[in-house]
Amino acid sequence: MSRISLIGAPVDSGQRRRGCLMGPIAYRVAGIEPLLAELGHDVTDLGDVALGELPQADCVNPTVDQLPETLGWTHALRQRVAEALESGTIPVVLGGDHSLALGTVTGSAEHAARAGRPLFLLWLDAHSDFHTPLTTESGNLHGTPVAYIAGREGFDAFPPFPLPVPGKNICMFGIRSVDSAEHAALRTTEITVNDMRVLDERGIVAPLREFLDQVRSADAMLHVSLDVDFLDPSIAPAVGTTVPGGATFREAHLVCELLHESGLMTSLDLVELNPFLDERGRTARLMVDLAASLFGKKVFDRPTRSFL
Ligand code: B3U
Ligand code: MN
Ligand code: MN
Repeated sequence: MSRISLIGAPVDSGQRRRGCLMGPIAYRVAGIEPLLAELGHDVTDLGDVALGELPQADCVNPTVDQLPETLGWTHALRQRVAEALESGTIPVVLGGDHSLALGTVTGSAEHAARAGRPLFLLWLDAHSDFHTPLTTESGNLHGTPVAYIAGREGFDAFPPFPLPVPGKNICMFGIRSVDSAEHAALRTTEITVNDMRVLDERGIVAPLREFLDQVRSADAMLHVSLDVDFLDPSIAPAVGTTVPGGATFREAHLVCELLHESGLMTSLDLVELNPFLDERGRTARLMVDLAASLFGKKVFDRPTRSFL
């Protein structure tokens, strides 16, 4: 049994297509709270985080869009996630676009630093989100959180990241869209990039187990950030940036089941759901079902590591 804090984060400032602000409501309508409670968890919905007064900010790169809004969300979410962890719960952040991870992972890092534990990051996404505000071509800050978390330069407008997460603690799955500036920067890091080629060749189980074994042996905290576009658009159409060739229904559930079995996840983001683009709620429902798998929903109990 876990204690779970649901935190609504109607963040829409990290990209230009409107609709992600409806994400938290869609997760609630799809029944995330009762579903997690039925699994035996103690679930509290903390409602939606409000965006406070906007800070003054600008960037030398004029294409950067809605910087003050994203900075405001970063401050607010950092606090809420750190508080939820402090109170002994697992924060589950209902997004909102992926720029919200600038705040949520900062909150996790702050808590990890206070607890004297390392932080690991699992990034489930079609994109590497490794731009800085100086390298982004689109100007969309949802393409930047991993660079911030890893301590890259170029985030002058943002509060310094508490303790940058070393590249060897960061693992990406599902990657199939990387811009050239991100590619060049990623090559200088120790970040594990499991692109679709790796998953096609090795499957999802072996690379995920390798990562989880590292988390376990470091006695670390683990933040999981799940972008809707990790999934193939044929099963998850409600996202602004669909990229063909994503994770299948079964791969996605398997990732979530393995994560649950590991017992290692300490915080979770569900991001980029744009309910305005959905088909009869199917993407919202799938994301909620994946959250249920992450918290223990399964058909049969089986001994851990039964299928290696
Ligand atoms: N790398 C591109 C595309 C992108 C990143 N994240 C999403 N799309 N969702 C960019 O705009 O930075
Ligand atoms: Mn993303
Ligand atoms: Mn993405």
